[in-house]
Amino acid sequence: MAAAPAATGATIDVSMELVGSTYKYDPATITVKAGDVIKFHNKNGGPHNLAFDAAGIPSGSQAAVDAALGANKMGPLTGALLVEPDAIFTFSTAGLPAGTYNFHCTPHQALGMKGVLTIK
Ligand SMILES: [Cu+2]
Repeated sequence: MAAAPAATGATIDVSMELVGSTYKYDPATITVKAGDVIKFHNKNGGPHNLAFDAAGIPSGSQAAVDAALGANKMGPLTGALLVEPDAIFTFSTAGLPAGTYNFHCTPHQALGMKGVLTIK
């Protein structure tokens, strides 16, 4: 597997949390420039992760997304579960084509834990 390109840009922090009875990413709508890094924080209600569906990402981007999810990913387009409180998953958008990436949390997808990442 090819390594993901090095990040070059800004860092954006996103919380993964349970608020009341709602599992969510905060913010759930993220706009970045390619090269920016997103740090997903396991605040509470975990385990959480970052996952994508092939139908919800730009065509042809799957290999780049898999590389960005890293060697510890659970499977294709499915990032590793963050189990430990305050664990951080760092996702670099370097190497990802511009476009819209719909993402979700594997354990909480059915509960509506999802978001949209736009790469300019
Ligand atoms: Cu979750």
